[in-house]
Amino acid sequence: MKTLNLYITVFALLVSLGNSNAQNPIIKHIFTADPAPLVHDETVYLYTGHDTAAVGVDSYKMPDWHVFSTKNMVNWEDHGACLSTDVFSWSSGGAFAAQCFERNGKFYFYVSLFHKNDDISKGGVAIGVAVSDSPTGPFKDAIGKALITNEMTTDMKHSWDDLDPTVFVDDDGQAYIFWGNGSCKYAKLKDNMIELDGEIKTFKPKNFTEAPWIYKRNGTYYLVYAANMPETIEYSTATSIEGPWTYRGVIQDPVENSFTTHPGIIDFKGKSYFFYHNGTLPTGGGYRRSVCVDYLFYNDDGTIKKIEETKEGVKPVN
Ligand code: FUB
Repeated sequence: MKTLNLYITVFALLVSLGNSNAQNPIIKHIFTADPAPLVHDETVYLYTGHDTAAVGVDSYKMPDWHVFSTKNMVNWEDHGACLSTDVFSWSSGGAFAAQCFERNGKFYFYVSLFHKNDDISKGGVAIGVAVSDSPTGPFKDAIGKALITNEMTTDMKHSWDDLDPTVFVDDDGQAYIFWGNGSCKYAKLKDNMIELDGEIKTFKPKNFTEAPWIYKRNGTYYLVYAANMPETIEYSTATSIEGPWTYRGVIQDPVENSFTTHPGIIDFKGKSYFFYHNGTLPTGGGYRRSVCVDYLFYNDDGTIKKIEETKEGVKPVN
């Protein structure tokens, strides 16, 4: 009888483990920020920044970008640092927000980072592109120079207004890059994904601070972004990628223990997911952040429901 009870207990434990939620934050052994999820080959790849500032230091110390993967949204495999600012010979550091995008079997990693003060730029935040044949890297500098320097946009006078790239390819094959802090900027990309195709345009979505994330759903373009300070996540929609954009409201209130948050949105195995960061790990804070994921739900008219931030996170999917 005792043996039978033991078997039942072990079986119940295994079943409960199999059904366990992800538990936010989903990455607990290092501090991560600026999540950028990518769905490829029945797998979610999650690219993150890496906060390494010491406790009590109020500035970013972000040396590299990391990549994790999952097939069930709960068990995350750590593939380590896949790209560092050292790979860009023209950079002086600062591995700020980034997004990896797959096209024609290649993985293009758009990153924001500091430019050295040299013949090309006086410094400030720039955007570079790295490329790999694998979603987990290794990545190498795809151009050998910045795609966008601070001098190429002049509407904002601060030197970090070229943060936070997000990339999107429309149904007609035209690729776009959006980015920005203080104002949102965008440009077409050539098919090679490493050259701008035409002028840079600028606009100001209501309350826009930074961290745009662009995608299309049922013919509607969604521009989700960090707004205000401390940051909320708000969004606008449009029927053309060139706008006009209609403001649709707040979907995330300020997060716990971090003055920034940062959206990353995917559909995977029939559900929509919202990635963000907060500062809730022990010793965490605004410069020691942690990536989380919760469900994202749409109303029947395509508007996004307010995100419910949870400690338990999402359930496993098969
Ligand atoms: O991680 C550094 C910066 O903080 C990012 O570039 C912004 O989006 C904010 O999350």
